[in-house]
Amino acid sequence: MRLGKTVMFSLMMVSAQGLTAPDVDVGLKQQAPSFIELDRDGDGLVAKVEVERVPRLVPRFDNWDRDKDGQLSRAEYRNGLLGRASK
Ligand SMILES: [Ca+2]
Ligand SMILES: [Ca+2]
Repeated sequence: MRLGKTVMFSLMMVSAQGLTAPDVDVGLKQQAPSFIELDRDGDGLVAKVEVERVPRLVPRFDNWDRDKDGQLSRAEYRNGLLGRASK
C-alpha cells in the first residue's frame, strides 16, 4: 500500500529531521512533527507560517486545508498525513 512508496521518501528525510512523532503511524506521519509541535502559538490551529518550519509540508498545506480557512485544524493535519486530504 502506501508504505512501500513512502519508505523511500522517509529514508531521505529521516537523517535531516531528527523529529519524533508521539503517535507514530507509517510513512510521512512517522517523520512529521506532531500537531502540537507545529502549533507554536498554541491556538489549536496550524497556520501556514507555522508549517514553514517544515518546508516539505508547505506544498501540501493548501491541499490539506480542506475548508480553505488558511489554517490546519488537528483533523486536517492528521488526515493530510494519512493521505486523505486530496478530496
Ligand atoms: Ca497556531
Ligand atoms: Ca482549515
